Amino acid sequence: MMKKIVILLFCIFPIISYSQVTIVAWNFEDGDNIADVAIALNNEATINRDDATSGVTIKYEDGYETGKAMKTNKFHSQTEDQFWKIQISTLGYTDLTLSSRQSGSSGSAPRNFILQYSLDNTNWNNVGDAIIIAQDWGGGFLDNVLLPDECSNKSTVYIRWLKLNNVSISENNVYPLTIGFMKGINIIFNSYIILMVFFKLFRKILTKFPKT
Ligand SMILES: [Ca+2]
Repeated sequence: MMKKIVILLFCIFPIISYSQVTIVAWNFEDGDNIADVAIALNNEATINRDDATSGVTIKYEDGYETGKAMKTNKFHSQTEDQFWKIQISTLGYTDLTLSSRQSGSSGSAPRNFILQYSLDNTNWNNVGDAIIIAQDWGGGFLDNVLLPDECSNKSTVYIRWLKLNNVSISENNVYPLTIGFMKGINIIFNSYIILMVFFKLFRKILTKFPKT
């Protein structure tokens, strides 16, 4: 009887312990590019522009609602990939979802982006459809986008918001594209490490009961 009760309790426990955790998030309230909410593995995570673009100016200004935003310029290259990028750890976590907002400062800001991930910082994979940026915070909103399983439980995952082309918000190919805004990247996921620990415990306890 006792063994059946233990089995029942441990069948219920994983359901209630499978909760969401924010592994890394930026709100830019402190005026830098270092993560503002993070698990220990991502304490030093930063968001940066592409290395190919020189002379990028980074500012922290008013963003979505009462929050702050990271603002960068120099999106006018016709040849180089231009993007914001983060490098994070997802070790121990699965079912990653990502939320972010982007906004253009004017009609000449870049309009079309795509979310991508990479495991080697070389080969990139699209996630979802193009992100259409507007001059408000509604157009470029990614709302809990589920990342592929391939991103789960990895020591390093690269994620970037890549400019697709030089079409501006006003729909003209304006050269140069001038300013882009980004704010509020959140990556939320569920942990299965808790379950693995639990199952080890489960087996250990069961060995304490004689077989019926
Ligand atoms: Ca920060």
